Amino acid sequence: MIPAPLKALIETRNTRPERVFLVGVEIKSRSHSDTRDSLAELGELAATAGGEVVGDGLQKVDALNPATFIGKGKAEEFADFCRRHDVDTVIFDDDLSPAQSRNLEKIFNCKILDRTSLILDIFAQRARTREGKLQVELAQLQHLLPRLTRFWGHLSRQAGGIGMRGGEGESQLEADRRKVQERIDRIIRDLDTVRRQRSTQRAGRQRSQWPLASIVGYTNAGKSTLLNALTGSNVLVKDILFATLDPATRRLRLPTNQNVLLTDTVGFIRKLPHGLVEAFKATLEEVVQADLLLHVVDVSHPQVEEQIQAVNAVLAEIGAGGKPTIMVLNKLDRLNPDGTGANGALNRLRENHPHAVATSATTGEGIPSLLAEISTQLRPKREFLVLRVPHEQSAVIARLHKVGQVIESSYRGPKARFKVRIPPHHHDEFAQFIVPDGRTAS
Ligand SMILES: Nc1nc2c(ncn2[C@@H]2O[C@H](COP(=O)(O)OP(=O)(O)OP(=O)(O)O)[C@@H](O)[C@H]2O)c(=O)[nH]1
Ligand SMILES: [Mg+2]
Repeated sequence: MIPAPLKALIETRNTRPERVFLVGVEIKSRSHSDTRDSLAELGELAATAGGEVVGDGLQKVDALNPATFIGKGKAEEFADFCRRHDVDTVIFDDDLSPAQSRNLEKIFNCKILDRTSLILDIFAQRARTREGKLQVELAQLQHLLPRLTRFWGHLSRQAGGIGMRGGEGESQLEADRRKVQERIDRIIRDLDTVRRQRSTQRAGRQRSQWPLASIVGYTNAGKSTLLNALTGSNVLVKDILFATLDPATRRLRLPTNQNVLLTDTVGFIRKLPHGLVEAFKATLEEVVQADLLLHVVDVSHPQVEEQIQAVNAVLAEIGAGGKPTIMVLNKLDRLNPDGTGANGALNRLRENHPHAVATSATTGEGIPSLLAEISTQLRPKREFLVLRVPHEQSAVIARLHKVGQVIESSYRGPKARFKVRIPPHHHDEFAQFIVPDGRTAS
């Protein structure tokens, strides 16, 4: 039987949305407007997770308090507000240590979450495929493990709600560390199996010899809308953060009759939890393998430049920095006809990215120019080469199979010999092994 206090909690939760209070801190290295923007985004994230933001608070601090993150006096002041406004959950814009969460929970006497657990919660709600679900659960459990002790004896935790959902999440909360660790090991094994199947599919796709392009960008920039506009497909588009979690690949036939495989991917965000980037690395392999990236930007967003930086940082982290990239300046229709709005960002971005294409994925404006630019960028498609590689250079041989398409290989003779197609930006890497006139040599 469900104990009465718990039942009451469940019922309250079902009758109204969870009431949320947000907390940000302004430290020396961060400007006031940065903190404000980040907090506004945290509010959108909370709404995406189904919460109702009833207030927020900022504190300017010289140093973070190791026990309570913000100052103790400030925490009590916020706690008082929360009591008076019936707040269920307090969400901090930065990661809290397990000790800080525990202490804050005592002061506020309600659920305390941080940005990472909130993002993980949204991902848990969105994950559809088996791989996506496993990845999110893994990141959640890894985030949970050091914080596990505080769940003991906290009946209210079991009431669920934001930060407590997903996979086997709720039942895990009562499990001991060893059980969680076992589950983590199990997920890692399962993921390995799922990923092997994925890489087989990808190998099949590469054999089709079509170049690969990936759509990347900040969450809600219009990536899925653009995939639909370019390929006439119908993937989910929604005005919420992280609508897309699992990559979708469609064929794009360019006006030049060339085929391209175009993949829509998960959106990025500032302060994306590192564990999540780790967990999604395999899904993001599509991005790493791509011959070309379309970096979609919402030019109507006031923080467009910070968003571009955040995306570039994640790209660098997954090893896709420096790829040939087309900047797609999207949501053009939201600007004034002279291109103003969003702080004159459009002109500035055009100056910094001379090959950028301005589009509106919803009205179709700029789509023909974008198609033309994709054709131009992919024209020097894949180079056909013959290589001779000394047998002991196994790393080079492995790399060749990873980035190129090996059409024929022979391991006889003093050096291994390969007929390959590789994307031109990998040419230099293999230059020393190229057989001159290999094209015509038998
Ligand atoms: N006005 C306008 N709205 C757009 C444009 N492109 C996309 N949108 C809207 O922006 C919202 C987000 O679009 P999505 O395509 O789902 O964005 P996304 O980048 O795939 O977002 P996530 O998958 O959540 O990361 C939707 O409401 C779209 O209708 C555009 O060019 N102009
Ligand atoms: Mg999307």
